Amino acid sequence: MLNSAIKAILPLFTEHNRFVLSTHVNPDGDGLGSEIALAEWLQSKGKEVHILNHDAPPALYLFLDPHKVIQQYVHADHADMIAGTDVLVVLDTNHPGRLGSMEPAVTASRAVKVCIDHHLDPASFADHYVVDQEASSTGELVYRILTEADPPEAISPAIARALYCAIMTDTGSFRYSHVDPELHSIVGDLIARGADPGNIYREIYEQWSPGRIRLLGETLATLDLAYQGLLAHITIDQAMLRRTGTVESDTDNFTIYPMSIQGVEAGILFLELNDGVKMSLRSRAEIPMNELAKEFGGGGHRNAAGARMQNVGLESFKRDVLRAAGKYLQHEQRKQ
Ligand SMILES: [Mn+2]
Repeated sequence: MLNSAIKAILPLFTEHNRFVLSTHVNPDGDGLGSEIALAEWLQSKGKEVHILNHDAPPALYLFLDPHKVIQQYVHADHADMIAGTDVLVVLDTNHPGRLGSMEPAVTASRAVKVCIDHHLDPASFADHYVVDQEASSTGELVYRILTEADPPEAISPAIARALYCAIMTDTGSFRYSHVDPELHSIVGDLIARGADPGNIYREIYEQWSPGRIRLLGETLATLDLAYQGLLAHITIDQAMLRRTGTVESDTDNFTIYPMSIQGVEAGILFLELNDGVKMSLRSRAEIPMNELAKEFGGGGHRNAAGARMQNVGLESFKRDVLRAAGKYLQHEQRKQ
């Protein structure tokens, strides 16, 4: 089914000339890497390509975009571009609501819309879907599209680097589910085509500011356990961000710390925002964190989900989430 979905979109890349690519708010390595890879490839075909995102990319990912192709969406400057483009490609999200301020323009555009993604429950807004919930990452899907369209030689070193970054970040450096022999052979091919694993690892994981390390220290001190040690949670409030001079994106991946505790099956990071609260949820095995996220207006994968809520206080939100989490851990509690 995936193959026929891929085949169905290939003619778009030859028939049309103008492309706009976008990904979700707070773009991550998978969204940005996938956009850049697809943009580089389309540009190599002589196409006009723009990448427009609600948020500017975190500084960490700027090395992927030396030609500064990625632009932050400004309605006054870019609404016409979205209205007038031939093809709109939405990557690494399957819901226009996740495009932030771009949602109205994308929804209203008469361009052919393509959604390339690996999350659950796609919304119906696109003309074409290349969606595989079993894929490790959107980067993996973009790799399949490019290699189906062209011989593998079409993957330039810049494309290989962007796709390697997408897959590495979305699989927690090749640790999570959906990492199988086939994915490793894709990754092997990307290395053969110029992705440098040591270099990309350093660019992504060894660029912390001193403030971010201090924020991690303060965050780890908030560690709390619930449900007989099955659930671990950490909390960041606005004062901690201010004290350490950090921002929301500095908290990325902090959920790995509660998840590294022996016996913990689910982990939550609570983050106080200016106007509400965000939570990042992680779990192992069958514990459906996407269901817990849904109760609070969010979503995601079974083992990695999240939600943002406006106009709620940190403490009451935490209380409600921790109470609601219990039923998803019941099966695990019985096993003990
Ligand atoms: Mn992804």
